[in-house]
This record gives sequence, structure tokens and C-alpha cells, in this order.
Amino acid sequence: MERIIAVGSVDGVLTSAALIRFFSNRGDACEIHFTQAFTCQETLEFIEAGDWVYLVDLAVNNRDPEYTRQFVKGIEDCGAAIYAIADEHDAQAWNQIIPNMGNGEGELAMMVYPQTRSEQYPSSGAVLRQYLSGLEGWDDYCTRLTQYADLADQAEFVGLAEVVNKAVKSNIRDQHRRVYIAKHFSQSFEMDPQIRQWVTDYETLEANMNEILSNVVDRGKYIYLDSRGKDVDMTTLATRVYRQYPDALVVVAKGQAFDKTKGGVIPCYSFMASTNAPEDLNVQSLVGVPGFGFAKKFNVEDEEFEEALANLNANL
Ligand SMILES: [Mn+2]
Repeated sequence: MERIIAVGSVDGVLTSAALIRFFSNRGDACEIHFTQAFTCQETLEFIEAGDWVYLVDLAVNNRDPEYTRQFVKGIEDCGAAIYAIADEHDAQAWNQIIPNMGNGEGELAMMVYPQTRSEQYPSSGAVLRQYLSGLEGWDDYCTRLTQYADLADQAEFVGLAEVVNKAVKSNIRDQHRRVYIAKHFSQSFEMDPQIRQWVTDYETLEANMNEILSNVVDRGKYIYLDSRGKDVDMTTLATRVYRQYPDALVVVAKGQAFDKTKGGVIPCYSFMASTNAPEDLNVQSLVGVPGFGFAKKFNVEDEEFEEALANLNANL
């Protein structure tokens, strides 16, 4: 089986779509699993003996290269082989994980070799295109898909890159959604009703985010926002807030969060360290009340909020 293991970025989804099409044009069956550089070992359970594995937009886990090394070893232990690494993050890092990879000359004979981002290789799509175009199965449609991947990785979300971005972000944790989107766009540039719905859902999220952002209270070292009861993509919201309020070290959000000990989402206040804050800023110790979370994002229940905010004001 041809098995694609891809990171779920827009680049990853579009490059996978091109690969799915490539296989389908050749009459080969393939399966696809989306993952992240620091969770890819979880995909080992899908890999079967004899599989050809295609890694897409998957970088070496730079915080823990050993994790990636174990992943590669795991693939071999399954009796499978890596046939392509369509990735533009850091070729050197990959060469350290697989020293004999070379460029077609080493012990491994691969189909696609990792590259380091450059004008020639702006995306994983570009890496894939470079190696596969001209081969049986690659067509103009594949080229167009990977050109949208180039745009996405240059933050130009237009055309299909925009559609995939919105559809994926409508529920960023739902990996099955990415499989659906990649398979669909491997055959058609038109949205189907399901994808159109996801795009609409994301547009609702965006409208909520814009409303929340327009009501932010700026307190200098921290800012306060109210997202309670509103569907938002917290990662995107936080990124925008950090950009708009570079002096704020902490973002205080009235919202909800998943409480592991309660096994569900509960209303709470989240105290989040901004990416602009010093490395060692620990919100958990700044707020000094019981709650759940970790040093960079700590959540307290409503009854603890007043005290938590007073402590933040005193300690920040
Ligand atoms: Mn990429």
C-alpha cells in the first residue's frame, strides 16, 4: 500500500491531494493519515509490512530529533520503507536522521528527497513537483494543486489555498476533515456541499473573532477579552491579539476550557502568556490561585477570578 503521512497544514493538505491524484492516475491505491511532527509516532499503528511511506510537509521534530529518529526506525520495524520525504523545512536535519539518504545515490533509493526552503522550494508541494513532474501519473492538475501549496506557505491564501485554509481551520483538531478535503480536491477544484459548510463555519468563527477583538480591554501589561459562549479558534485569536497588543504580556480571556479532571469543557478564565512575554513568565505562579493548565496557559474557575486578577495586577 502507498501510505501518505502528512502534516495538516494547507501545504500538507494540498501536497497530499496532488500525491493522491498521482497515485489514482497510476491506478495505485493509497491511504492517508494526518499528523504533526511531535505526534507522528502515533501513525505507526497504521503502517503495515510492505508499505511504501510518503512523508509530506513533515519536519524533523527540532525540539526532539530523537523522536523523529524513533519514528523512522518504527517504520522500518513495521517492515515498511520510506519512499518520499516531500518536506521543505530543513534538509540538513533530515540528513542527520537518515544519514545514507543522499540524493538517489545512497543506500536508500527514494523518489522524493527533502529540501530546505528556498525560492525553488517554497513548499512541500514544490518539492513534490520537482521530483514527480514528468513521471507517469503527474498531470497539470497536480501542478496546479502544488502551486496553491506554494502560495499557502507564502501566506497568500487565495483561490484553493483560501478554501482549504478555511475548511481546515473550521475545526483545526479534526484530522478526518483534512483527509476528506485532500481526497476531494484531488479530483475537483469545486467545493462540495460539505466543504462549503466548513468554509461557512469558519467564516462564522472569524466574525466571532472580529467581534471579540473589537471589544478587547487594554490594561497595558495585560489585555482582557470576552469569548465566552462564542465558537472561536483560540490559536488564531491569540496570534492576532499578540500582534495587535505587543506590550501585553498576558492575555486574560473569559471563556471556557477543557478540564481534564472534570472530563469536560467548563466556563473559566484563561490566563495566557503572550509570545511577546519573557521566556520564564509563569502565569500559574502570577495568578496564585487553584486552577488547571500549565505555566503558559492557566485556567481558573469563575469564583477564583477576582483574586486571580488582583494577584496578576500585583505581581506582573
Ligand atoms: Mn510547508
